[in-house]
Amino acid sequence: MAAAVHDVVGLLHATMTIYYAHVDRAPVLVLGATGPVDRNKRRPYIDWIHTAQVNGNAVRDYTKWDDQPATVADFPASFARAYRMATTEPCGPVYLCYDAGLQEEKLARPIDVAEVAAAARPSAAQADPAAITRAADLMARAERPVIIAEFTGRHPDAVGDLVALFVLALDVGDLSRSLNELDRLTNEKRSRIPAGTPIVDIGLSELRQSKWAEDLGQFQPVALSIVADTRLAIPVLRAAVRERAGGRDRSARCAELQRKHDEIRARWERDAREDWDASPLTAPRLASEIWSVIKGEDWILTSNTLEDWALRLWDIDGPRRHPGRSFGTATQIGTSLGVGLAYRGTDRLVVDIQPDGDLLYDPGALWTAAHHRIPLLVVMYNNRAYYNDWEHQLRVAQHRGTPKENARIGQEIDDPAPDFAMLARSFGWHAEGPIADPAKVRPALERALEVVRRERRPALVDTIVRHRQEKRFR
Ligand SMILES: Cc1ncc(C[n+]2csc(CCOP(=O)(O)OP(=O)(O)O)c2C)c(N)n1
Ligand SMILES: [Mg+2]
Repeated sequence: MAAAVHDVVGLLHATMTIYYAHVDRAPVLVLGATGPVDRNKRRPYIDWIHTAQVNGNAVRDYTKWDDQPATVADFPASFARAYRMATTEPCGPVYLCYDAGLQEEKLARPIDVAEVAAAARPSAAQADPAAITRAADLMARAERPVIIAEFTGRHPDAVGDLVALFVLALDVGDLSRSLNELDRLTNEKRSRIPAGTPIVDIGLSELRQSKWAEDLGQFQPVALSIVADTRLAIPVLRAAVRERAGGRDRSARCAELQRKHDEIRARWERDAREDWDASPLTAPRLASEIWSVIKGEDWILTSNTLEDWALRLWDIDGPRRHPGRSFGTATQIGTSLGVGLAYRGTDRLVVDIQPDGDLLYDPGALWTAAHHRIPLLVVMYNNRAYYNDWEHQLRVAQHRGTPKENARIGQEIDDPAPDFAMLARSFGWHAEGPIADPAKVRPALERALEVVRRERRPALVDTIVRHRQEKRFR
């Protein structure tokens, strides 16, 4: 992905997005500019405040590389290097800055890019064979397998090779968080796995060279750490484990796991019916209504998962259905626009479950979607609050013994409640709502889907969802 940002100001504005591209290992070529470095070429005022030595400083701590080539003839090699850096796993953002003085310069002769464009790209990194052997030995003996796979889904071809054995952490960004849960009342960490369980992690985490925030999370001791691209390592490991486990009868174990899965699914279905007719809607009711409308489509869910009820109640039949939950805490409308753009011109239906506060951060995204005919079905997860922080204030009040009624201050998005449907219509969308009556949701979703399908126009349904129930552990 490439993004153009307007010299110093565009770059500063984009810093948070670039930071999240780093956290999420997204290969983004950020292309920017500075005013003329040559003072003789600068216009008064604006070129002086929009020229920095050097722009890259603003994002250097969380980009894989930045560069400001000094001549036009140097642009191709700089660009090729940036492209390689950004797209080699672990991927990440790269910033390139083009001096406006150079951009305006008349070229003495054409610049040839053929050789640079034809240059080879690096292949993926494979694991140390001895480490694979050790991991396979451990796995073949394992009793209770758990696999934590985070960035592995980026290469869906590798996902089919996942085999469940003991604790195998595949390219996980924050392993400690995956293996432990936090008691939000006491702030105590509790392990999700029995003590002494061998952990093998395979991935590229530490190659990301986080120079600023330690976004890898707390250091997690493991039995074996294998540096490799999971795309290559998983199939090899799978073959090695098969060799060792051949002939073992696993039917009883499979049946037991199947029974447990069925039980969990049945419980989710039951729990989802609780307060089914409540108004505002419960999250599982909204998830069910959306599912009933889209299940016949070739759908993609962009980011928000409706308190995970979409993951529980929808049939997620492959890694392509959902690129991931939160993408740092980048705006979900922004992420959804990117996913929508990626699938524009295909028959896929891109669905964004859109929190209200998040949309207020970037309502202009709605215009961009309409202008560029990015077909998106947006269903609002509108709790009329920056509820994440409201929840937090409730916990703080609990701790401090201060009034819980004050938790809403600064977090409630009401009085007046924004009219998101009117906002979307003003940008050329089809939009309906706000809808707090669950019975009215499905017909509105059906009409919206019809518009997306028939007119290739984005559509929004503003649905009002009740506040999340407090969860003690996360
Ligand atoms: C730029 C920025 N400011 C503040 C936060 C802290 N924050 C995290 S979630 C959130 C509330 C978002 O509200 P909404 O999108 O409506 O989601 P809800 O929690 O209500 O489901 C805030 C303020 C943040 N992540 N980023
Ligand atoms: Mg909200």
